[in-house]
Amino acid sequence: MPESSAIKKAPEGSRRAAAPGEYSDRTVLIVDDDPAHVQHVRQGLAPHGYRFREARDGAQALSAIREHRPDLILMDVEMPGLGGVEVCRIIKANSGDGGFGFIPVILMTARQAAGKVEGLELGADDYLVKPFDMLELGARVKSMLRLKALQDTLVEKNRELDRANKELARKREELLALSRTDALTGLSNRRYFEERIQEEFARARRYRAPLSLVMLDIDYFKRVNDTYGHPFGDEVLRAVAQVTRARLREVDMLARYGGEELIALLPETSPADALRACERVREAIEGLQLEYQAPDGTKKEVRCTASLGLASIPSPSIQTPEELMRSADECLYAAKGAGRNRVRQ
Ligand code: GH3
Ligand code: MG
Ligand code: MG
Ligand code: MG
Ligand code: MG
Repeated sequence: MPESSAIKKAPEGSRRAAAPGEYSDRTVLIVDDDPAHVQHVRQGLAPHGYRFREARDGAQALSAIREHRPDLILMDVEMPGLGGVEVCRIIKANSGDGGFGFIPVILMTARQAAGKVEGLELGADDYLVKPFDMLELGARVKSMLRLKALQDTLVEKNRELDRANKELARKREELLALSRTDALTGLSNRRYFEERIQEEFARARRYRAPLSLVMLDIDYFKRVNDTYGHPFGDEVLRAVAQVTRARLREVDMLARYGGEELIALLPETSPADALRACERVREAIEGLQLEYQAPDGTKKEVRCTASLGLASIPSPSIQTPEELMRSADECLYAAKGAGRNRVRQ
């Protein structure tokens, strides 16, 4: 039986060993089939101000762990049914992130060396032989709580790091998307287009697949600006971009190439299919009804048209992306020359 003198010494020991209240918010689970021993341990640790939970056997211990998530377990080895060593094995097997996490276990046994090695090998973090000195108990409990606190901090820091990393990855994605986007229209920008045309051109050549390129320029756009102002011109530009995007397929890439010029890359698209796509776009732009509101409040319906130049590979005269673009640009120039609001290929 433990000496009562050890219990009396505890307050003095706690003043020396434990900064007052340092771990006083921690929960200690005491597991023992002997209520007197549980009481004894509680009294010994009382000066530290821990919160206590009790269990009489291994099964109770496991449900108490699930329910109360203790910061430390003081556990008897010899108990009827599930013994301390078994419970310790279960706790350590469930120490993963989805399980109990890390909970230090101090085994308590009446036997000297018998289960000591086994217990420690199974992952018990410390070991006390009954009857034990209350000062030693207090010191070991505190050292285990310190370990647990360090572990908790580590786990929390890791979680923070994970969150920060995810946020960083999200920001990087956002930034990348932003660096490829034209601010006015929301379409891809010229830089990204020039990146993509190299890839698409190479791919089309490798697989001998057709690839079409469209250049689109709004007709008499200067007049729109001159008549209705630059902000309204911007509105027209956005509307043209939107309606063009809507008439193309998901896999077609549409970019704002310059001021009021759009450029589209149509993978796996023959000249005949591309021509049909261009006609659809041209008609949609012609059908746009934009409303201009004058400063005096009067409203006016504004319409616009666009000219389109189309070039495709394979073609004997086109060997590079630059030649493909030049060819489409020449067709656009021809469309303008032929009266505008038309497609040339
Ligand atoms: P066309 O193409 O039919 O020959 O005549 P155009 O009047 O459209 O002539 P051009 O394509 O050479 O001129 C483009 C005009 O578009 C010049 C410029 O003021 C205007 N523009 C270019 N970028 C923007 C823009 O971002 N917003 C607005 N509102 N206007 C722009
Ligand atoms: Mg026992
Ligand atoms: Mg021009
Ligand atoms: Mg123009
Ligand atoms: Mg232009």
